[in-house]
Amino acid sequence: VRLALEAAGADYIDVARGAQADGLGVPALRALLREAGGFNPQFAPPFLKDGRLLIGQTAAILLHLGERHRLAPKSTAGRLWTQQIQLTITDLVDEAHDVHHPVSSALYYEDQKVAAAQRATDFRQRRIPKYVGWFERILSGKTKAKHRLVGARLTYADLSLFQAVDGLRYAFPRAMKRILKGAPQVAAHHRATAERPRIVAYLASERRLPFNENGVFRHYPELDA
Ligand SMILES: N[C@@H](CCC(=O)N[C@@H](CS)C(=O)NCC(=O)O)C(=O)O
Repeated sequence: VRLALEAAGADYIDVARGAQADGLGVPALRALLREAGGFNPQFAPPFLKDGRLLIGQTAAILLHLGERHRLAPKSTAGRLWTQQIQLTITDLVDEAHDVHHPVSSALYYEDQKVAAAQRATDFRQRRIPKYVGWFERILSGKTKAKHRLVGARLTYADLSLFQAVDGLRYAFPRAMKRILKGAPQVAAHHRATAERPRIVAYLASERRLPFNENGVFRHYPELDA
């Protein structure tokens, strides 16, 4: 979500990361989660407030931002294809989460390490290659704008693929080095997206949250190979 806002040059407030003294921070996020009256109840972050709209689920937020900031095609076919790719990336991110929390999100990783190791092997050997192979097919099938998943312009799906590949490289550096060798278009897409001026500026800023072991993409060396 942040990548889309940054790529669009949008004016936004990152509520959860703001200072409590300014009325922001986690308490403000929790208040929005409880928000009633005029807003749809939200299940989990992230969610975006845009005027009278409160939108949850990354894919739905990006559907909105894609339209608002021209980060998606206008045609029905193009919009649906972009959203299909996004939802597949959502599935991939969900599976990346389940590697370190295969039994329950309510348990610590340390309490489910045996199952995590099994899940990690399957994720590295079968699931990442299947997803990355699909992105490689999409990119390889394009005759023009080879560093874009959809059409000639940047879409939110490009930004999400960048984030997914970046996170997977952080979490599974050894496996990803091997997998990306066999997926040159995905590797080139990642480099090209990282070189866009607004993305360069964002990645170098404090607005970019470094990957860490509380997030979705976690680096536990014992889960990589
Ligand atoms: N599919 C959702 C996932 C959202 C999600 O997992 N949010 C996390 C924190 S970033 C959470 O609070 N989950 C609480 C829960 O699932 O109970 C999306 O793409 O936005």
